[in-house]
Formats: sequence, structure tokens, C-alpha cells
Amino acid sequence: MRQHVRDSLKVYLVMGLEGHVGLSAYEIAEAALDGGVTMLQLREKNAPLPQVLEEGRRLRELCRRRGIPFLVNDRVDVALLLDADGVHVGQDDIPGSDARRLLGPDKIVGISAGTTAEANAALAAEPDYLGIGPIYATSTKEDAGAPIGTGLIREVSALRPDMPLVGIGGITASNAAAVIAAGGAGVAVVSAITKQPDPAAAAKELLARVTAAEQS
Ligand code: TZP
Ligand code: MG
Repeated sequence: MRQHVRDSLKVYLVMGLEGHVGLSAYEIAEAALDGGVTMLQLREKNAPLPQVLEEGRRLRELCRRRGIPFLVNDRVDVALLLDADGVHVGQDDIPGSDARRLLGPDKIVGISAGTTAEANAALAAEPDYLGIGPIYATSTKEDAGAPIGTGLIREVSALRPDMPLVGIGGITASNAAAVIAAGGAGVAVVSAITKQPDPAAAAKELLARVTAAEQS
């Protein structure tokens, strides 16, 4: 499971249901998958639940057709209703161990951490991966806190080399290589794909940078 997750983390698209410059969220996802996105997380904080379920179902089916894991942010109930491949939870959400109990052993459980203490607590729940960040400054998440750089990725990857780690926060094609060099299995991005005029090209470039960094 962890090797499969590690491979899937290379370019992890985190997205809401908002469109951008004439593209719907679904069209952005489609283009991003064309470009080589390896995993997708639906992270919608504002839309009414019926809309999340309806549009989420379409995104879920798209990911299934493309053979890409589909995860839901925060909500285990939504993940279950959409038959998602897993859930991603933060420090204020349902604890990772409880998410695991509800979803069972075959689903992916990812947990966010931004400090050593959070990482240690998250590791105790034996998630399938850890999301570490915000690595760089981001305007996507208002309460993201100050950027932490790549140090925590380096620290956790030394402590738990078996645990796949993905960096998040302000990651672009220009700084993605540093996340991999620190021990990250991949990069999780919102705006570096969803806010680009050509999401397919943006995803392709990110994948190329991650793959090149893995080989160096
Ligand atoms: N968690 C930590 S930073 C962040 C999340 C969801 C937002 C990342 O967005 P962007 O646009 O890739 O900086
Ligand atoms: Mg959350």
C-alpha cells in the first residue's frame, strides 16, 4: 500500500469546485490529469453538501477512469458516500486513527503536519502518508501559518524512511525539486495547477521537475 501511495504522491492536485478563467473545476481536473497528475484531492470548504456530492461524484468517476487515487479532504462521510480511495485530515479534523476505523484498512489515510510534535502525533496513527507544510508562503489557505521550509520533511524522512511524505504550500515548478531533495515523495499543489491558464502544461512541468529531482 505505502509503495503505491508513494508513487501516487508525485504530483498531487488539491482542488475545490471553483473554476478559473473559463474552465470549470471538472475541466481543470481533466486537463491536469492529461498533464500527468498522479493523485487528486477534493478540498471544498464552502459549497453546499449536495453540490459537493454531485460534482464530487463526477470527479471521482474521472479519477477512476484514469486510474488515479481520489481523496476527500476533512470529511470521512463524504469520502464514504463518494466511494473515494481515501481521506486527508488535518489537525482540527477527525483523528487519523478514527478515520482509519471508519474507512477500513484498504483506504488511504493522509494526515497534515506542520511541526515536529504534529508529525510525531500523526505518525502514531500510522497514516499512509503525511502532508507536510506550508513549505513556502501561500495565499490559498488563510490559516496556513508561517512557511516552515523543507526542514521537517528532512527530519521526518530520516526518522521514518518508510513513510511517504508530500510537501504542500506555495509549491511551483521552480521550487518543487527542493521538496524531493529533502526526502519528499512528491508535491501537493493547488494554485500551481488550478490557477494556471493551461493546467495540463502546468501539471506536465511539475511532473517533469519531480521526476528529474528524483533522479539527481
Ligand atoms: N495546506 C497547507 S498549505 C495549503 C494547504 C491546503 C494550500 C496550498 O495551496 P497552494 O496554492 O499550492 O499554495
Ligand atoms: Mg482539514
